[in-house]
Amino acid sequence: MAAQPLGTGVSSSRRRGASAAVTLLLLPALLTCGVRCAVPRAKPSNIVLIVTDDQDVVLGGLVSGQKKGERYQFTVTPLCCPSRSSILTGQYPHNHGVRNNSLSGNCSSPQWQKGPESQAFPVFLSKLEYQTFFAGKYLNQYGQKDAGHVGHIPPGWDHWHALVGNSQYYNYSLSVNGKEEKHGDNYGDDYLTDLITNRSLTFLDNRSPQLPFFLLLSPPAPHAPWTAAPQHQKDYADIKAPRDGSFDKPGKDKHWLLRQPANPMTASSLTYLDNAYRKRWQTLASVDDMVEKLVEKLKSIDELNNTYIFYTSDNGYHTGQFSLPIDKRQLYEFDIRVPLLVRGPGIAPNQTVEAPVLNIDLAPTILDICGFNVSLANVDGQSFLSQMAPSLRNGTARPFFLVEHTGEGHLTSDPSCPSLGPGLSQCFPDCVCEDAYNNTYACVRTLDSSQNLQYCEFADSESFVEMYDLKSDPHQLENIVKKVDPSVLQVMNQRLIKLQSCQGQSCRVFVVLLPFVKDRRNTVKNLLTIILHGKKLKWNV
Ligand SMILES: [Ca+2]
Repeated sequence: MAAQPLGTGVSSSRRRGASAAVTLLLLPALLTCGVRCAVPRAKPSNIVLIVTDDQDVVLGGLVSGQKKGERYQFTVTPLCCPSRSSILTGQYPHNHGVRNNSLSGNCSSPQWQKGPESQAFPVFLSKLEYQTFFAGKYLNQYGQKDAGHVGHIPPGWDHWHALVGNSQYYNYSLSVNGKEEKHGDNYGDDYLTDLITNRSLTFLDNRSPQLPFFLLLSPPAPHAPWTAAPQHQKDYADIKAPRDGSFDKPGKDKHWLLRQPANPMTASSLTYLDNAYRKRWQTLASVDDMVEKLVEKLKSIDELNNTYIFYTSDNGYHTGQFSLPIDKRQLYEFDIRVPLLVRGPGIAPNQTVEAPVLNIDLAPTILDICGFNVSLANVDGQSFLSQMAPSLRNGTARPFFLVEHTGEGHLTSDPSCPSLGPGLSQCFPDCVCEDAYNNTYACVRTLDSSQNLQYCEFADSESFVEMYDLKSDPHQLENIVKKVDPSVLQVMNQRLIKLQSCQGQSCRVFVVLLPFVKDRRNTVKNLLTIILHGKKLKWNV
């Protein structure tokens, strides 16, 4: 995801699912702390990070009818466990090593626990004497037998209420500070979104007022199985998935996985995705309740004005785009763009930051707020505190970045879709597959005031390439790879190669080869442009 401060892109909302975000935006961001809040000797600011599961922003998953402004907030990988691992470490997947949601794909694996998890940003918050609290979905394989069972508490956490496995609303187990706690299907006792809310409020009541706190709240909404709270089960009865943009458009010039769905979609697929779309909003209504209660609690304990609240999601989602019924894992805007709203000291209300922000930027931003020297952290991302609160920090946005995904498939054919061969997965409904082994891709995105280009290479037998100019084609309807000047493809390819192997500082230092630029003497030269934190230096080569 990337970040923009939050605000103005929000139009008036007609659904409660939007009110969580709107609540954050409309509350005045007070300036009383000023710079003091970002340095360690004053009482540091508190931080709350809310990470929903699969909440899109492009299709109205944050607010309905987004008509104002563009917001660029990206995950560097559009899948739960790799994205969450990036949020925790501030690293691209090729550096933290989490490829997918399985243990063999490194999700919450012993290797992850020994390595990247031991350096995740909560570890540093704990060393800075933050009181740390976690509740909700952590990583998809968390708590499983081969992932250390419920006894594994990642370092840095003082209060730990983590879901075992993937998102559920009822009938799940938690690790509560290392001990298993089983839950059934009683709304008042077990509904997970509300449980997360209630336990966070209790934590705030019992905290030590002398020390700052950090809360990471990770509700299951709006992930499947889309079980709404009883009071929200009839909400949004007339809502259907939006039919504009790339909805049910054929992916005729795209990777083969985009060419296999039936087009137009079947009636059963349409019914399925409309139902999913509506139920997703219903589950988000309980997240609205969470935000409202949390803000009220922070007010009542006189901490709101010294607390940063971040609201985001691990990945986006699609419902019918390019005739794919429901899922994520694709390189397109609907899957890689996520909500990001922030309020807190030094952030003016109702502003939108146009520069792109990534989910790997959350860790360095939070550490920056806490007064930690971010240059000492082993992160690929960069703080965007300067983007949100220029009065507190100087800094520049990055001109381009990486998105990468490792595709998954089953070894054998799906028994419910016998006509399909092995190597595919997520083949529902109607045997339309959303992932495959060779849905493995890496993209470079160039995004600034002059360009909005996306260039993607697939690791498949075709070495398939997709390229989009999102300034003229915001819905990515036309793959322009066969139209564009080869020199542009070359530049994008070189950027991609560098980013795919970048680590730490090299992910933030950009070398751009601009071939055959004519100087004033009308001779042809290559210009090597190095952009280092926004400072452009040029050499003739
Ligand atoms: Ca997710």
